[in-house]
Amino acid sequence: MIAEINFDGIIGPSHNYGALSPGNLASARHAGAISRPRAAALQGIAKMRTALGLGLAQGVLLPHARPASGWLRGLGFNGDDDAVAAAAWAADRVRLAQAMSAAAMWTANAATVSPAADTADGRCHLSVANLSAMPHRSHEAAATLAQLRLAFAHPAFAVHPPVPTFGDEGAANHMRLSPADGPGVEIFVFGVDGGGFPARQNRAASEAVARRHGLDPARTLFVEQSTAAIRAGAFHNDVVAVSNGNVVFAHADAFADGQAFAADLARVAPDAVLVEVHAAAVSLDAAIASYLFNSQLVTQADGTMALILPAEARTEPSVAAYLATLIAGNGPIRHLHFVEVRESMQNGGGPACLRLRVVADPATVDPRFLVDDAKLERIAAVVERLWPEEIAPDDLGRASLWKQCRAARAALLDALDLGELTKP
Ligand code: SUG
Repeated sequence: MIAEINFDGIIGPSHNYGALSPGNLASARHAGAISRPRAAALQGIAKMRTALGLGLAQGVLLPHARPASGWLRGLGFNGDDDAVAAAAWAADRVRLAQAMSAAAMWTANAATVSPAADTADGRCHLSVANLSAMPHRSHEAAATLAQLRLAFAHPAFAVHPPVPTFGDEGAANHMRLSPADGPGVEIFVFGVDGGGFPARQNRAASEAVARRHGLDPARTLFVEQSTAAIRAGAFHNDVVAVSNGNVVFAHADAFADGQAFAADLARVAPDAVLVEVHAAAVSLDAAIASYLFNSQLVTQADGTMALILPAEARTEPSVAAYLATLIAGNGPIRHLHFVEVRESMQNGGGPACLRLRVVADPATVDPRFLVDDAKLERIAAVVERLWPEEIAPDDLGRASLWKQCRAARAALLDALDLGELTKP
């Protein structure tokens, strides 16, 4: 049976605040802060438990090997894994921080997914994102490709390597509207002018993904992000918009031409419902500070729609007031569930960033990547035993931390019987 499966990134043992993403205001604000990898990973697991509790299908993707020794070797550092990391630290602390990033946790950036109903060959297509705009994320693609090839080896899927050039940040800039049956409408959002910040998704990359997936041009939209949104901190579109079923929930200032977007949407998806939030109710700044739109918009087992929101959305007064009117009204979004993912939020990653949606028959997915409560308990036990409690900026240069990160990941792969992923 076809279902939406959310693949959450298990938050890796090297999670730290390196302020490596210009334009991501939360990440910049936490520069030099002490991170709590163990608490971070347990928060992510608790979010997955919430999703399971709502009757949703849940999967996981695994942390990548850190430090990223292969990437550092490519930059000319030599020796064994520890020697390479030590040399990078000595040459430039930022380089080692980039190699220690746990950013693969934000699996909304792992790939773009087109469900089988939308594609010319009737397979579910996944294109790994190249993440080329940010050095600390540019080395994720190879390890992501290895995982997706394993998880989606069944012929029901086609897994593509990254687009070779032009920045692509995956599903974070992609929305899909799905009627009850038949093909969906896919919406690719790109940036042109970041108002002083990098625009991370290139239109040419989105067009390449749509071509590779065999999408029908009549059911595909390419929409430009507004400069105001990127300048306010919407480095990915999923910070200001989210879709599910026939609903798009978006800030009114998310797109360069909001009126044209609404008109195009009505043309390609006549039953679409656009739930727009205007600046008078919630400013872009408040939306981005609270991550209101970085919620998971899901259809619960009983058929009603719910938002899985970050706890921060409850404490921002204008957002809390808006949510009260949303639920009191007669719209399609009926329920709110709040989750605590603060460690991830402090690096600019909310509930929606932490998951990659794949619409497919769970029976065609490698079961090692699917989880239930019992498996989450096994994962949590490894995290509790081996994830560092804290990482301060100076710790990144310590060989003891590199060893701990490698051992922690190896134990997790072992617990999930995923030894094939030992390298990279
Ligand atoms: O790419 N943060 C991530 C956050 C990604 C959020 N994902 C989505 N919106 N889908 C990023 O900017 C911060 C890492 C650091 O600074 O150490 C970071 O990479």
